[in-house]
Amino acid sequence: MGAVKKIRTVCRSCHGGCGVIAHVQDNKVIKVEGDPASPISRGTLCSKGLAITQLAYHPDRIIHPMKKTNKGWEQISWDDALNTIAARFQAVIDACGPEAIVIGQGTGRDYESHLYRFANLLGTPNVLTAGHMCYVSRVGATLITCGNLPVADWNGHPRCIVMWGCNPQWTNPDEHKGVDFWSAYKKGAKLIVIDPRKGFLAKKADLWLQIRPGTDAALAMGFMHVIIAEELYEKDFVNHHVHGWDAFSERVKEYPPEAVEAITWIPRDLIRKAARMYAKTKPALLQWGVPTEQTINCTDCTRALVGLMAATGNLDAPGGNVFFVPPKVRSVSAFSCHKDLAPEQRKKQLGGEQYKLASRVALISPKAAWDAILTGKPYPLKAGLLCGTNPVVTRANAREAYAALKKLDFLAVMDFFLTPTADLADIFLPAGTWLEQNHIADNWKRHGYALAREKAVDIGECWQDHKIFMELGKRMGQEWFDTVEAALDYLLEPSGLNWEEFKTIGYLKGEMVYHKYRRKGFSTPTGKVELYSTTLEKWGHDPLPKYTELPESPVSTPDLLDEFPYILNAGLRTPTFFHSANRMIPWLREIRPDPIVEIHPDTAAKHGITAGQWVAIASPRGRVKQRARLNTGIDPRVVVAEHGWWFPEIKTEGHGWDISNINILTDNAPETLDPVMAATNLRVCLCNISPCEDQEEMNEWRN
Ligand SMILES: Nc1nc2c(c(=O)[nH]1)N[C@H]1C(S)=C(S)[C@@H](COP(=O)(O)OP(=O)(O)OC[C@H]3O[C@@H](n4cnc5c(=O)[nH]c(N)nc54)[C@H](O)[C@@H]3O)O[C@H]1N2
Ligand SMILES: Nc1nc2c(c(=O)[nH]1)N[C@H]1C(S)=C(S)[C@@H](COP(=O)(O)OP(=O)(O)OC[C@H]3O[C@@H](n4cnc5c(=O)[nH]c(N)nc54)[C@H](O)[C@@H]3O)O[C@H]1N2
Ligand code: SF4
Ligand SMILES: [Mo]
Repeated sequence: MGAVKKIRTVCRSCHGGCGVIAHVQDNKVIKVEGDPASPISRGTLCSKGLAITQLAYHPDRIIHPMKKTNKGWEQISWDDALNTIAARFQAVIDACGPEAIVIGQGTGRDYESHLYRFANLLGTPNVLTAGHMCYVSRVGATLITCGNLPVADWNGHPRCIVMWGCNPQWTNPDEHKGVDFWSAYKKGAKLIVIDPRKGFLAKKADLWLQIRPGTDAALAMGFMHVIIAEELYEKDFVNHHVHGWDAFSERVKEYPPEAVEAITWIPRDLIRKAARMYAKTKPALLQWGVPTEQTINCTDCTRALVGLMAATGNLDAPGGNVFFVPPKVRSVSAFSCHKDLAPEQRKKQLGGEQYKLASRVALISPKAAWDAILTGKPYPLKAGLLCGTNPVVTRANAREAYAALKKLDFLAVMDFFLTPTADLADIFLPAGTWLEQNHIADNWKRHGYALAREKAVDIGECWQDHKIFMELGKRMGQEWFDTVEAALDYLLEPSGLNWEEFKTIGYLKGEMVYHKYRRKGFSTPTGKVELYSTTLEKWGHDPLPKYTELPESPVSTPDLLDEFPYILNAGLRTPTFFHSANRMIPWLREIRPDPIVEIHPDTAAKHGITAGQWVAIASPRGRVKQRARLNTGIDPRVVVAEHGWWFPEIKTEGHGWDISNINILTDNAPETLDPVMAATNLRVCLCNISPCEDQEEMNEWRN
């Protein structure tokens, strides 16, 4: 056995960022441990990161390119695979134009620079991501409101923390990890938690606001009502740096705590108390989570929350929500060749005319893609390339997603495993995990860091995604770099470093300056925080934030209540799984073997449901099965279910994608989408529950 080499790198089993020391022996990673020198994780790692060796060396992992034949999947060479894709794409381009090809990814995985560059150089404006309702939607709404994404300044000594629909101890989302929250909290910051479920944080909170799922925009306006009525806002900031304060204040009058209590189910005095605590304790930061975006209120809720940060003087202030200064590295967007997409191609973007904010951040909604495939309107999509996404399980109205992807003339998928989505592909390309790539990690985030992810090993014939886009692009006549590392040198050029130098340093950090607006205003059309949005006004939309009742709810569809009396809060994350990933990893699946639906004991009793039983959950769109856990920490009118479930152990095509997949129950009808961002309501619909009739068969299967 050879000597053990230690390679310093960066995890990306979620959105990534944690520093890792990979122990490599004989070209195999034998273990990973946290890197104490990492500014992001300071030595900590979560269960998903620690389990990477079981993922990377999993016996089911596909480590060679494959094509589907009449006899099933067959191993082929990279040349064969890439030439086939290039030829099929070229045929579509010749017949229908490049816009008939959809390029898709899921959540942020550090390859958007290469994916977008490939799509732009191909000439297709149809890039499908999760950004319409996750993170990018926050970026889009903040771009038009205050010019950039305000990020929680955990290390700036916040004295009050508002955890608004975010659960970082489990999810470690976005810029910062749970460890940063924890150290700020331990220093004695007050904690306000806004969450329908009494989790770890709600139990620790000074104030817990148990909100009706999906009504956050109304609560934000309610906070603002208290802050304005009690004159708790920073008058100097508002006078000099807010556009449309008077009109905004008028709108806020529609949201007195009494009215907001009726919408959100939160007692009016608790709303007042929380608003006062946030406004009076300085500095205060507000950490928003993804449930605030996965609704028809996506853009308005984000804008109202920016209003809170601005009015209380916490915007770009230490310990508040700030605009971190990026390091001197080329940005994802600079690499992506957006300017190379011809204006006439850009105009053809599906849904672009209607969903102008989504279009501004260069993405389309899944609904627009599925419609184009299934109805041919406004023009058909014929072929697709999906990288790191499993829409059959993760997008609303999963049956429609499945039907659409099945109907494509040609589909290529880049993944580690044959997922329910990959099962529908013609070509499978084996991607390298983060252990198998050289890359500048976290460069898309807005925390001011760029991190060196150094390749630890090669496994089989897998290629890192960046190389796949690069080599496929070259075959389609696109201009790329000779090697992955040459592209990294280009990204690093402004810093004066090359890849070899950067990886020895480990990370770069931009030098932070607070209160930048005092010198140069905000990057909006008026140079101010636009609580009255001139951009939305120009687009013909309401320039002021408001709450729109959810499209399917006890209020808007009372006629459904007889059949579907409960609110389904769909998408509870668990620490071990990342959306639809990791169900095949023994260490992780052992902790969470089954999909779980949480039900209040009183509600369960009404239906004769006991803990551990299989429950049929039904919505107007379908029915799936999950296992009951009783939880007194949720409202008896709400049922909380996990998303992302399929069963890798079922070896037939589809891998049981329709047994427990909660997105069979969610809706994506146009009238349920956010009007400018096309955000999908993945989180809230009506449902009913009943014990499954086939308990015995289900138990036998699972045990
Ligand atoms: N009902 C409901 N649905 C939801 C949500 C919810 O809360 N409720 N949340 C939504 C959110 S926020 C998001 S972002 C989406 C996520 O949606 P997706 O991104 O589609 O979901 P994942 O399951 O993470 O997608 C994963 C696939 O990528 C593969 N993969 C992982 N890393 C890599 C890599 O580096 N390269 C390649 N090529 N493949 C890789 C994995 O093996 C997996 O098969 O889901 C959404 N779906
Ligand atoms: N382990 C793990 N980590 C993940 C993921 C994963 O699948 N697994 N997914 C990743 C992705 S892509 C994302 S976007 C992030 C998301 O991570 P977060 O932003 O933390 O969001 P969630 O965990 O979806 O929800 C956070 C909290 O909001 C509560 N909540 C649910 N509905 C509502 C609501 O309507 N209003 C309010 N105020 N609260 C609500 C939930 O009970 C939960 O406690 O996590 C990332 N990290
Ligand atoms: S939080 Fe994310 S980056 Fe950190 S160890 Fe876990 S999976 Fe890896
Ligand atoms: Mo997400």
